Amino acid sequence: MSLRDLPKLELHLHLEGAAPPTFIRGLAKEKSIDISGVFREDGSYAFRDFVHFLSVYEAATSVLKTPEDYARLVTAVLEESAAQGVIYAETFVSPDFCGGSDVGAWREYLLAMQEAAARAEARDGIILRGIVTCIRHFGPEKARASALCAAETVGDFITGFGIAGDEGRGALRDFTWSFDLAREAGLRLTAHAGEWGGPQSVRDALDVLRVERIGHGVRAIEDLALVDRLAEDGVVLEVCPGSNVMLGLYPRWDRHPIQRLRERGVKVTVSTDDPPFFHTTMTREYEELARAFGWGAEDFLEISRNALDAAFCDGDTRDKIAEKLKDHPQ
Ligand code: MCF
Ligand code: ZN
Repeated sequence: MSLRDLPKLELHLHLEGAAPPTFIRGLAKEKSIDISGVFREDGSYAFRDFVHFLSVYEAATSVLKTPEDYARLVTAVLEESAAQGVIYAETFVSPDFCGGSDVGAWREYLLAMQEAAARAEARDGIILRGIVTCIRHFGPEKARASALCAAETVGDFITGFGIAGDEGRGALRDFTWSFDLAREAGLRLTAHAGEWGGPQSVRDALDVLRVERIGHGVRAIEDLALVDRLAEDGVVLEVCPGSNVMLGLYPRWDRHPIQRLRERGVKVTVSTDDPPFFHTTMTREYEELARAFGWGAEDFLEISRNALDAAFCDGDTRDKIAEKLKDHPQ
């Protein structure tokens, strides 16, 4: 069995964070924008730690200026995802970067992204959905503007709302207005928590923001009562092991808690987060998990089923993906 060929679902992927460095460098050159500090000499993204990563992410994103740029980005990202066996992906998109939270501009960016995604689906069969994401360190006011953009554009493509960014800044309760609005508009909810914040941040995401999935959530392992709650309530974690190892949350793959969470009954899924930043791909995540924990075809199928059950898509799309999973010989 080739791990690359296994059909995969990815629920946690930041759109700009998936941009190949060559793509960002190319756009910077076209537009004569100097972002040299963003790259190492070998051409990869340069960052020292989590907070520096966030600022490098924003500097790289600064070259993406038009809906057409985002269409090209979606095309590049989905081409790579499809080459890694991904059949369904959800990507975080932010009105802060796409038109500065103006609803009219946001619609234009969205249209361009959706058209590019439709072309990729026609060509490679890969299906993409978008999760509008507010950025925690940009503050609650910007988050409200993002939630309004999300509520205005909920539909076939935009199906979820979430929060990412610096967990060290602000409190989740400052974002309840935005999450309540998004929920009322019919969006499905997820929040980054339990990455740089401890178990209490996961409890807050569940109790205060009332989300159904958790981005990362791995530090729940530090509180077994919380782990049992996640298992009992069927809360799905969007786990990104390579990202956690690269950002220094865990020193090595075999020290990552994904297997312990799973053994205690938590539904986990696997994603890349920001693949070129973390020198990873979905295939590499699978290879490292196979190496660290001995995972094989049955384990990966369980991961895909968890992702399918938790996907923010409609029933017809879910059935279509289920067929593709069934068709593949394990
Ligand atoms: O999951 C990783 C690390 N933890 C938190 N936030 C982010 C991660 N990758 C990107 N982000 C944030 C970052 O602030 O998401 C935003 C970035 O600006 C983009 S969402 C379209
Ligand atoms: Zn993330």
